[in-house]
Amino acid sequence: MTVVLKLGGSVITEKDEPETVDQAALSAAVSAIAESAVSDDIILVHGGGSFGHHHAAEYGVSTTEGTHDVSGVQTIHGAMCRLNAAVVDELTDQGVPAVPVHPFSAAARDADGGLSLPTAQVTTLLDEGFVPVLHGDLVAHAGAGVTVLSGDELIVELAPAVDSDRIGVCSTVPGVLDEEGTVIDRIQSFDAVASALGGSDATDVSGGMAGKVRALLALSAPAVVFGPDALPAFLAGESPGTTIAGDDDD
Ligand code: IP8
Repeated sequence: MTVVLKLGGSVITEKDEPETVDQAALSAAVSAIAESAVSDDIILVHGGGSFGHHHAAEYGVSTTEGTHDVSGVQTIHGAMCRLNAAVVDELTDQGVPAVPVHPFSAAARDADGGLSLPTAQVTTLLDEGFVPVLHGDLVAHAGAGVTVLSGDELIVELAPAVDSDRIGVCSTVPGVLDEEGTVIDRIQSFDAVASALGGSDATDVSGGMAGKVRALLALSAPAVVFGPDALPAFLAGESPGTTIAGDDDD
């Protein structure tokens, strides 16, 4: 079984405290991962949380708005590398053969925003028994300088490349919520949930839940969005929270 799992940045950091890891939450997530890494191939992606989004907002960088400011690029990418190191360290401490993979070193966007992400490194690492740990990052963007590359975009690229059986997105909420705050069981088209999703979170430069749902609907396999408490259930093969599956999935 090959699993692509994204840990939301807000799950593993204190989102309102710049560059602060939520160590208890990270450790709890990693212990669930450590258990299933014994039998499954896992590719981990984590988001930016308070390491990426504050700096990106400060420099006015998003997935579409770029910068040529070298200190901005170094600050944002440097912060994401520090968070990645904290995640890899915790995985290592709990016995998971985790290795860092920094997308900024490999990916590029063309002038139309099209993303190219080489994946041979990830598939080879997986075949060799490692757990690659990627992260939301920056990306060289033709005509725009450098833009944000969200973890959700990485999942969309990685899931088909590794022929993933299961895609999980561990978020701070227990699933995608409707206007009443109830978890939507299954989403098959963006239009059906557009009004419930509204705009994006003010400090989330990647598009918040609406951007996430759009990206996950583009996958050819179903993706599951759930909260941190449901991570062990997801890794045990259950589908807690919201299953996002476009018409062509299943
Ligand atoms: O939290 C964003 O990644 P995300 C990464 O997965 C940066 O959207 C640099 C803000």
